[in-house]
Amino acid sequence: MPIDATLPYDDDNIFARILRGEIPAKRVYEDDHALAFHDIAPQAPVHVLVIPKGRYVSWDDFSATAGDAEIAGFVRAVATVAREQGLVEPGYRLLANVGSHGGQEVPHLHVHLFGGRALGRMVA
Ligand code: DGP
Repeated sequence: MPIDATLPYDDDNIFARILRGEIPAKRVYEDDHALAFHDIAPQAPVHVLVIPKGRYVSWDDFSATAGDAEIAGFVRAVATVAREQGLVEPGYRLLANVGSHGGQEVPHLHVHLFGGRALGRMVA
């Protein structure tokens, strides 16, 4: 069920629980700013979710309220995961769903990283 991305942060959302280690995930990367793990329902040979460690509902919330160091750290973490997954050549796709029209279901900012096959031209 898509969410309203303007709602306050819910500390019991599934990704907050993964961050706290309360439920398992196939983790592939972690640093001070970000955690990355495999999506539970992969849509491509590589489908990893990268999330910031801070309490941000969405891309909109993150870009408006996070500090510059946090934003830079998160962006670099996403790129590092792509590199570590061996995707830079021949390439990959990043996607962040925001709010109900964006189809966002989990109310903690996450960037989908897809790769491992030719993904085709994206149409909304
Ligand atoms: P979005 O529509 O952008 O909010 O996508 C949420 C993604 O999160 C979706 O691709 C499935 C994934 N997901 C949901 N619950 C879990 C979970 O418990 N573990 C993992 N690894 N992924 C999950």
